[in-house]
Amino acid sequence: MALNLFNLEGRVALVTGSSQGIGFSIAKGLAQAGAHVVLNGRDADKLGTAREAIAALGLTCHISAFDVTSARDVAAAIEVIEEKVGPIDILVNNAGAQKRAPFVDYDHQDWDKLVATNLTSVFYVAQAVAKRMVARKRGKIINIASVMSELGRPTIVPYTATKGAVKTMTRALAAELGPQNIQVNAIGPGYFATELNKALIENPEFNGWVKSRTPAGRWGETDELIGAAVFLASSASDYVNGHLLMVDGGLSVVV
Ligand code: GCO
Repeated sequence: MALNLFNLEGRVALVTGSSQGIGFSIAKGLAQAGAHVVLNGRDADKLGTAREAIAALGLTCHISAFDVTSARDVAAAIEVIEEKVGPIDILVNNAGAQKRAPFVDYDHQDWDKLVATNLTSVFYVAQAVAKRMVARKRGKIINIASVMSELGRPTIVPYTATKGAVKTMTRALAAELGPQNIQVNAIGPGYFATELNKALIENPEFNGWVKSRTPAGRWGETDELIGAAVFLASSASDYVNGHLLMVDGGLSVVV
């Protein structure tokens, strides 16, 4: 039965940056597909609220508050998750940030922070989890890239640089981990109604531009990323590796 290919029952899924926004929607969707989900963020209170929201859907999940930009915190947290919840079958590297400013004025510390959150964290968490997936000869790693992995626009040079690197890191990881039956893929969200984009949505000119520039004629809703995440987390994608699946209403393929 083809739908069984998407069944995640019995699998443990860690989603970084999942107390809100895209990460929360993906975590909720993986739980709805049967996975034992571990929510992550730096703020334990926010994670608690997210866990209650998932519990209100009749689903259970775990929480693990740790800083994805700290190699030491990541290593310790992965150890505990594998001990307490079980072997991690699915990793979604979603944690990310955005800071918009003209390139020539961009603060170097802001650059460092964005690289740490959007790119170094993917390296740290993927490495800590892949070490164990390799031993088990199975795993799914999904990196949250962006339409900005392929496109550029003014005032977001650092974000764009990190998301381009997430795309190519995904391909390199697919090459290296594929022989151990670990599939590494990426999802590229377009313009979604999230906290990270609040300023853009509230700007009538930008809001109008997104709607006219996107064939779907609207912003995406974060739950519209669930299908892609369940697909790439499931047996339905066992022969998909190194792929960047855009979920962008068509924005990245039109002028
Ligand atoms: C921006 C936005 C975009 C998108 C992101 C989604 O400032 O243009 O933050 O970068 O939200 O690309 O993947």
